[in-house]
Amino acid sequence: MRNEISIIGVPMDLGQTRRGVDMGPSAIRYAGVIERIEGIGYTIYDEGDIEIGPAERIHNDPETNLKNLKAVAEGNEKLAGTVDRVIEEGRFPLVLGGDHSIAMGTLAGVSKHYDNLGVIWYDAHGDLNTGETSPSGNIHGMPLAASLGIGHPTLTNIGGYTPKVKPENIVIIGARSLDVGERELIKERGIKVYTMHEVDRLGMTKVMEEAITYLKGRTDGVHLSLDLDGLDPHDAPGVGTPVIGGISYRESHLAMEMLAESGIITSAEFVEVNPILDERNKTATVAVALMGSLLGEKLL
Ligand code: HAR
Ligand code: MN
Ligand code: MN
Ligand code: MN
Repeated sequence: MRNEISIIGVPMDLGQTRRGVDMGPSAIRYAGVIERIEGIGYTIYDEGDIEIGPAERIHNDPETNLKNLKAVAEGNEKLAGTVDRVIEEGRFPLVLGGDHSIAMGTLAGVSKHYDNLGVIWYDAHGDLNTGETSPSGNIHGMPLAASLGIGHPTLTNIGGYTPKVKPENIVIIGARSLDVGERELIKERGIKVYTMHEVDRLGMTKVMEEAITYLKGRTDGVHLSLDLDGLDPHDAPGVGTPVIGGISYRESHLAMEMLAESGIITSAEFVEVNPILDERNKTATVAVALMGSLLGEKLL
């Protein structure tokens, strides 16, 4: 892992309809992210927050079924530029969301630096919808599809190129809420998915061993996109779309430690922290603890 880390806040809440997730970056900062990571021995550069423009007045275009398309795309273009620069400068980008639509910008900034970028999508959801398949029109349910080059060109072309990732370089972990179109896409493209069934059946140790071995053999860098709703709402209540039966804090902590040991992770983002829906900043605190584990924090 590089020993310099850039923290990039993205106060984006336009990829869905519950306000408050734009305060995620400040909640995570307040939970002590900088002190925590400095404590491990890294040098931190706080890049501040990306500026997110206001939503359009007609925010749901029935033609495309994409809410706030323009504002979401513009915010992601800015994020892509910052992530690109940070990697250029030799630092590890740690992106703080914000709703999950920001993964399009992060991946646009990251992927150009790798021939074969891998992605771990830690999430209750697949985020594989397009305007055509989405039940909600919320773009935070679409970033993985867009990064595969599937969906509206304004989204697939963020950063000026497409696609950002190949289907065989993706591993989804924690899925338990998949729409019909997402299931079809997973089968059609052969995306590797560890649903909660596999997490229960194999245990997190085996899931992570398999995921790491799989990605190690085929990628030259791996981005971790961690949606806090991948965790069980008991451990991460401050999210906009909670789904019961999720990954525990302990399992997640173990998963992060195994990723730290593997040395495969080259960028990361933690998204969907919504302090308005949270209990005493618990979800931001959990996010910071997981960042510590991911970045190699040791008890002894
Ligand atoms: N699949 C649903 C949709 O597309 C719900 C998406 C849920 N949102 C997230 N993303 N938090 O993981 O509308
Ligand atoms: Mn998500
Ligand atoms: Mn989710
Ligand atoms: Mn441990």
